[in-house]
Amino acid sequence: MKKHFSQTESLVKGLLGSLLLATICAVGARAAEKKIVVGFSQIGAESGWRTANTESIKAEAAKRGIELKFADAQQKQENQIKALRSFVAQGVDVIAFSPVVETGWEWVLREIKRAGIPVVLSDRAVAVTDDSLYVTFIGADFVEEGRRAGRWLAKASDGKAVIAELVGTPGSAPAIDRKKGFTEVIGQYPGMKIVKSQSGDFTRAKGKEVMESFLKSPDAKQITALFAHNDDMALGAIQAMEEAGVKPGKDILIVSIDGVHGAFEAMAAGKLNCTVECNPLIGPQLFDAVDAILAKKKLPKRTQVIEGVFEQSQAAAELPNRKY
Ligand code: GYE
Repeated sequence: MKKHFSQTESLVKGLLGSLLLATICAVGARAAEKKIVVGFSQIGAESGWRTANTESIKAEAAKRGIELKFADAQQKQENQIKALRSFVAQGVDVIAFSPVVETGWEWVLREIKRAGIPVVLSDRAVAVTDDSLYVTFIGADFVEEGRRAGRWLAKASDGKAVIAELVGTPGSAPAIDRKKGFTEVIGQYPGMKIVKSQSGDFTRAKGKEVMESFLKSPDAKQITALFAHNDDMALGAIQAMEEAGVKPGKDILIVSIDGVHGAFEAMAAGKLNCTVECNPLIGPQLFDAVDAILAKKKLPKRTQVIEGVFEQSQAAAELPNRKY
């Protein structure tokens, strides 16, 4: 009996020992494959472009097993600054954000730098004197997009256009740069001039509201073209035109930027004339940059996304290929 007991005793001891060993190994393995944590401060959900951008970032993080702390700033810089500070407090591995406006970031970026957390700028740039405050920028060439819109309109109007402009969020990189590129091109044509210019904050509702007021002004009949800094504002303006008995795409030529699904549908319906593509699907490039930073690899200061220009005649064929 005694012998039997001691046999059981050693069996239990053995079992406990191997259990302990297995637990230690599991904890060790988990520590070794510690999840990468990225804090991302998104501007908001102001447009179809933004929604596609958010989805691309979330999907890519999930695919790579990266823990993403995602904060929506509802288009307010103060909310973004709060989110960035909370990422610092949580000690994330990398911070990425899409800055709503260009200026006013120096302080918070310095705080992040002091905490030793690398920063990636996604989609929009910041205006800072010290460019060591971020590692890299991934996004489009907004000046070139503006030029492309200008070139298209110059060709379509034969260099003669009285233009209304729906500007993006005041102070944002795409609003500043798209205007710059567009005016640079139309400046070469004496017959092209901007007669109205106001912000529609990149939203459909504001685009509609501002277009309504353009159409109510005494010189509304002169307008022959609309340049909208994004598709959503153009889609809102199309609604305003239709309600006012103006034929969008015919009475007023319309060129906008982004290339979202709704723009292709409007082009296929003959209401929008041209969209200049701005690719929001930058999730993969963003997390490639995160991986490279954590592997201590050197990155270029700027990585550009590749984009095209689409006209009405291409809309129907291109629609099924559109991913956003
Ligand atoms: O064009 C617009 C969005 O920053 C490129 O922001 C982005 C712009 C895009 O709201 O639709």
